[in-house]
Amino acid sequence: MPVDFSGTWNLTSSDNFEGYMLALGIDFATRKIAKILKPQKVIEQEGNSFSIQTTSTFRSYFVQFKIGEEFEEDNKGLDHRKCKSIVTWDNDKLVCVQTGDKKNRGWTHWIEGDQLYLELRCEDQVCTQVYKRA
Ligand code: VLP
Repeated sequence: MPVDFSGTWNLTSSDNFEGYMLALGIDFATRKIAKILKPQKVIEQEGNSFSIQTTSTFRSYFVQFKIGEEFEEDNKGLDHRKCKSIVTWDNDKLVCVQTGDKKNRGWTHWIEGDQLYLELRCEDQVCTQVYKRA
């Protein structure tokens, strides 16, 4: 029985988001705004089906997927690069590989206590974010 990520989660800390955004080629002005945002994630998990809605005052992003099924991701409102994404379980971690123009792109979610962790990877950059259950 896997972990249940369902719920509402608010960002409490973010390490090296700047490096991650630079690796994605996000422009200066957008980075300055994005780094002060405190996004909220609403995750719905039903069996193998997930949706993740990330909301902020500036941009929002919605993604849905089924475990082990590759899907096209448009990253609309983020870097806008299309990629082929697949999410799988690594024990109790949810691991996404985003194959496209950027090397080593993807993310991992896991839960520790009442905190949700998100590791965002692009090229040689790793950003670690922590979210607290709302
Ligand atoms: C773009 C890069 C900030 C920065 C400009 C816009 C959406 C896992 C996964 C589900 C992500 C989040 C990626 C963030 C990339 C920022 C707008 C911030 C709010 O989450 O939960 O998509 O990949």
